Amino acid sequence: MAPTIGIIMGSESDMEVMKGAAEMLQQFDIPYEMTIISAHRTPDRMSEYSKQAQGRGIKVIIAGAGGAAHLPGMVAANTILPVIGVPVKSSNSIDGWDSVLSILQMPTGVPVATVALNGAKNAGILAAQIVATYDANVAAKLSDYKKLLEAQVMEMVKRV
Ligand code: RP5
Repeated sequence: MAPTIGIIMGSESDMEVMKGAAEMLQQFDIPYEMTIISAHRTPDRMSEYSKQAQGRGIKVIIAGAGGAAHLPGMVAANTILPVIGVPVKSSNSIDGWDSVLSILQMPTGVPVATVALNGAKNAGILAAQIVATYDANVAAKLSDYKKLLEAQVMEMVKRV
């Protein structure tokens, strides 16, 4: 099935974090593609990918990067698809704030929906929530997921 979500990241070293987004999409049966695109090291590939994604049927792009994390913002500059940015605490991060602020502080007109540091799972869930606005099957799976979260907390209540 053609992918609905594009998961991209600046380096293979981001994979340990970014696989969390893929795990959530698998849970909601949403087809995705996952690849490496570096804003700095493969700028032409980044430009091509972001310009062609919508035409290939992609609905949301999840982009993760660390340090001087320009990938999500530069992808957002080249597409009208919603872009969810995942700041990664990577080998070239000072403390993670550099990744967060590089993705968060976008200029007016070019938004990136930024999740928490290493928050790839939430990026997957947010992408699913966007898909759920037009796909009833995904909406039903998300409702079940929220009920599961509630049940888990109620189990904690019983234990404490
Ligand atoms: C960023 O630089 C990547 O997204 C990664 O988080 C970081 C380090 O990349 P590597 O040097 O591990 O390839 O562009």
